Amino acid sequence: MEMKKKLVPICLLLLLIEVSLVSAAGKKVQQVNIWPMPNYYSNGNKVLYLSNEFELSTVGSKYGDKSGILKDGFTRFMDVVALDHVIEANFSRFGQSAFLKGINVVIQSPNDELHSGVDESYNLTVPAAGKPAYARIEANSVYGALHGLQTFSQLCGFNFKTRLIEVGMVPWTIFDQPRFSYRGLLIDTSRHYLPLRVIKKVIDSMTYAKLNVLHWHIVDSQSFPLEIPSYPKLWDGFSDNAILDHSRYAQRRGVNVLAEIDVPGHAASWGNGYPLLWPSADCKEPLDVSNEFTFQVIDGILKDFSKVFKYKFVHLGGDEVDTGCWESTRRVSGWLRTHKMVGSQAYQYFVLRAQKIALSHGYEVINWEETFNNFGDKLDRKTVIHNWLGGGVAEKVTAAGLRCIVSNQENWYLDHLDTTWQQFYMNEPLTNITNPKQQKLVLGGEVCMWGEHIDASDIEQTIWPRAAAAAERLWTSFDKLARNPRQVARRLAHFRCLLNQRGIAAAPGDGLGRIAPGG
Ligand code: CP6
Repeated sequence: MEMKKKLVPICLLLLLIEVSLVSAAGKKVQQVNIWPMPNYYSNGNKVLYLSNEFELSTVGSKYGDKSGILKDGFTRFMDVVALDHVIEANFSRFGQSAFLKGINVVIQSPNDELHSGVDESYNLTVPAAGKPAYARIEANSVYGALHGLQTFSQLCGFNFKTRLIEVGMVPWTIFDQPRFSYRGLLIDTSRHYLPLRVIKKVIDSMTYAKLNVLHWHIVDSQSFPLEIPSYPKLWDGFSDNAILDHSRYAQRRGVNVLAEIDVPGHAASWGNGYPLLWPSADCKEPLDVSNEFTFQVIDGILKDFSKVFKYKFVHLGGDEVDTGCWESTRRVSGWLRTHKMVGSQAYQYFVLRAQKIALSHGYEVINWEETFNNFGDKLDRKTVIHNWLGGGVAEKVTAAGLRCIVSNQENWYLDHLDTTWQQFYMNEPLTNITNPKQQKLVLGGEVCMWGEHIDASDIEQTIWPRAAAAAERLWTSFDKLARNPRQVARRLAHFRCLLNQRGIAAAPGDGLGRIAPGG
């Protein structure tokens, strides 16, 4: 930790020197430091300054912004661009043509519902000279416009010589859209509690890298930190109101919250309040498959979820189920015999029944890959399979006509500290999938920050910068991605500094080496 603290200022200094070089020697060949890389850009070599009254204009927009999503996005933009700098410039030193007066955001859709697959594309233009002038974002949805503001924020920097915020390398033309609609990050609040303010900061940092799904592994065997009004004895931790607030916070930033209950295998904590959910004192997980009460509780939880978690999907887990524990529990084994099932069949019965309950509450279901590996042909056809065990799963899942999310543990598990950012970068979700129909079934991917060995004290530096490497893989079109991670090391180092500037404790390296400065 000490090392990291010292490195932050050094890194910031380098960043600022780089920025000042841009303005001092406008003709130099400059590095484009946008992360993730947009799908098309062209730029020049001039500089404009943000006016001291830099403003949001919505002239020509069909989006009314009743909810203030765009206005708040603009305020956050100004916050991260201005940061703590003291702007002392004598504005009258410059002619009108040196300034950008504001940004004109033109949105086509009047609607601000954040649904899965919402149009996230945007065009961003910054002119070469002002009169004064406006930058311009065109987007189909407000969420595309938010991405445009994120990109624009990365073009801005504080210039210590002029003491102004400048936009370098103008004019800019950028066309951008995501390669995958699902770009996720898993957090785990069962193994270690994470205060909501920490989760909110994680959400902020996700938006900087254009990640758009927070997979919240809320409960597991170790704890149940979530209020369920229908079953009040289950919980201790996040209140229902706090969850609603949190859910809105994410949504207003274009981040979907994917809530998970990992059943039946990771749920021992449920029995602390309702011991009937345990098969026996020696078998506390999986949940008791033989008891109707188990399914009533799942129904109550999902009913309560549907009021606060508005994403189309819910995650029902289904991994690592110890079915032998059912077979060796007397009461449950009797039930199995009566129903002519062995443990593995009861596992299938459980997962399918939980799926039906989720569907009845309007959700589509995501399940961990073991459900597919064991009884893929029996799953509801709308099921999305979440890979974690290894490579090659997306290929099989999509060949069977189901959708898939990629999180193979050898490349995209953040809790594996020895996985390098280069491995994160090079993990390709469509490996060996050439059929376009199958390719469309890969919704995207997710990096996983399991909570056994991290907590609020080190979650940020364990997520970042490696999650950013995956974020570019998921955002940028395949032909624009670097073939070799060495080609992007400097740009990633720059993005890490940007995170530090914005108060996110992105680490200077990973288990096997530093990324900054300079790769
Ligand atoms: N918890 C739950 C976990 C893991 C899984 N499910 C896990 C397994 C192996 C590794 C990391 C995490 N901690 N509920 C598997 C999806 Cl290496």
